[in-house]
Amino acid sequence: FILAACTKPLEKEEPTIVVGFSQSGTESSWRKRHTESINEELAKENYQVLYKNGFMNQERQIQDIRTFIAYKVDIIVFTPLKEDGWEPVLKEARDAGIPVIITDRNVNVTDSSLYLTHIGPSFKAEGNRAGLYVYNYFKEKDQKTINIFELKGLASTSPTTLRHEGFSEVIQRDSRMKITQTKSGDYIRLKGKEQMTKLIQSGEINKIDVLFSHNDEMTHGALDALKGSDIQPGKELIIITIDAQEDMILKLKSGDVNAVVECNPNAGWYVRNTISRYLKGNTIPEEVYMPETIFSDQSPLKTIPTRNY
Ligand code: GYE
Repeated sequence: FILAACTKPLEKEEPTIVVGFSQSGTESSWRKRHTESINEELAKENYQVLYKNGFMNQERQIQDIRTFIAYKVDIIVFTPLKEDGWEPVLKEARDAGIPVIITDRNVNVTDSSLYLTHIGPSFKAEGNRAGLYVYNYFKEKDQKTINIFELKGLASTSPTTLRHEGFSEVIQRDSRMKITQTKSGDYIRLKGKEQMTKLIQSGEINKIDVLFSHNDEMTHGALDALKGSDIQPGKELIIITIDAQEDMILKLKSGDVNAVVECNPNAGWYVRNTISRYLKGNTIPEEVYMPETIFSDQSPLKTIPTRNY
């Protein structure tokens, strides 16, 4: 074996980059695609990826990140379940010299040097698009009051806060429009169904003109509940939902919902690109926005691109 060692000079191998990816949960098809997209793209590089699912439990996610730090990964990619409570663990990562990329939901920290960048959609713009649809829908209609039921996502998360803000900002332009009921369905289908069932049972549904739902899963739940009522979704109740999962585009085509605001889950390419630029020593912008649009009964339905979620 001495001979063999002499004839072939040892090549200096680049050390493998290890990426720790902490996902918040698996509550929606959207989320599953978000996870897949990141794992798929990172697999195209020669990285070793450690993936952990937090199962919608913040403590668990903090533990997952601590595991990555103990393992001395090179980079952490992280989707926070909620906005608050990450400061200590992010400081631990910084002290260990590990850069952190936040994707999808954002964190609420005073010191922005605790993470490298945030990659995700503009949730505020999504809310604006939803509001604009409602505003335009009723613009020419001779109706004195427009009552809105807002089905919110998980509290204390950036999409929930910003979707609400963006929506409210636009509907304020029309004094007839009011959010008269707000309930939370935590982005979960069953909870969306529960909240809509309560609204139907209380009779309050008869006063509502619009359902603004923060995600498709809850909208599916609400549509399920509406089957047990005499309210016709999409006609007597105008429905605007966010995500644009394939199963919701079908509901748009069948007229059960009126507008579907796209939320782009395909973050993988952006994450991969950011990591490789970072490794090459490039400056990374603090915020990387992903492009999105809206699909509605006001635009051609045939041209909606096939969804991968
Ligand atoms: O809209 C929803 C998911 O954080 C933007 O979380 C994401 C939201 C998305 O459960 O479907």
